[in-house]
Amino acid sequence: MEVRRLGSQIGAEVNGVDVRTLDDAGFAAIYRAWLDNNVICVRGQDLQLGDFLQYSRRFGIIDPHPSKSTRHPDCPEITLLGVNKFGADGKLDMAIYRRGAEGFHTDGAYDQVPFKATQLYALAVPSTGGDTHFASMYAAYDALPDRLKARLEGLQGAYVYGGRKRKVALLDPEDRDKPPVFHPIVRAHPETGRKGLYFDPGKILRIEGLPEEESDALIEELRGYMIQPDATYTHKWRKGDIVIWDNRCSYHKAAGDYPPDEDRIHWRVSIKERAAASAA
Ligand SMILES: O=C(O)CCC(=O)C(=O)O
Ligand SMILES: [Fe+2]
Repeated sequence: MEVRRLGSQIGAEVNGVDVRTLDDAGFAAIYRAWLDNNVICVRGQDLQLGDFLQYSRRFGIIDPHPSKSTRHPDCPEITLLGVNKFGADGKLDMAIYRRGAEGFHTDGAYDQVPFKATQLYALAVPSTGGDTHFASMYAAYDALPDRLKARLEGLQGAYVYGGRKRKVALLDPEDRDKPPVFHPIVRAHPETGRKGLYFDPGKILRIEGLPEEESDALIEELRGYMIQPDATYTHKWRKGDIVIWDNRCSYHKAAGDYPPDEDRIHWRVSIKERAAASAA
């Protein structure tokens, strides 16, 4: 097995493994590389649904995505990205085509227990475009001026699916009106102990306890720190890639720019912490 750093602070690729036959020592090396690099790609895999589920479960508990209409018909734990992007009327469905492309975000901030990780497996890759961009929450936190770090200590964000713009097209109507959940803005990673700026401008409603204007201004200010150019990584997909990102310390965004008449298809799972998932 070979692990190679791809970005200056985050992003690594793993070559020379078959995840279907990976032993515990091999998995421990991948897991360590993942904690160290926020996002890793295991190249060149040839997986059936069951292989992908089995490998994903080594990271934690798979949690079916709240968007029921985009779940795999044979397997609700798996979400399909890029499938059915043309409606019955032949028009491109932007909610599917541009899923995850509206801005940098972390997955599941609308959930009481945010996801530990998201893992994608590439089944079809377009000839151009369709990258995924990543950025480090650790670097975002480190870049904050001391006065802001002090001010944020103890503050919580209120989050819902769809955020202030209420972008809920992928949800069934009965799932659209969930109450907000709350997460500390400064969050120490449970495994590495490093502090990150846990923040998602597309899902946050407000910063709890602040007057609206102050909350809006702080949200704008924090948005400006999310992406530190020396702590980003852009993944260029190859068919057979498995990419897993750590939602506890990274933001990501789909480029949303590939030729719509080409396929860009992934299997996707959301993964929760083992302890957190059973406590939820
Ligand atoms: O399709 C991608 O590149 C990522 C989409 C996304 O944001 C997600 O799957 O959570
Ligand atoms: Fe996402």
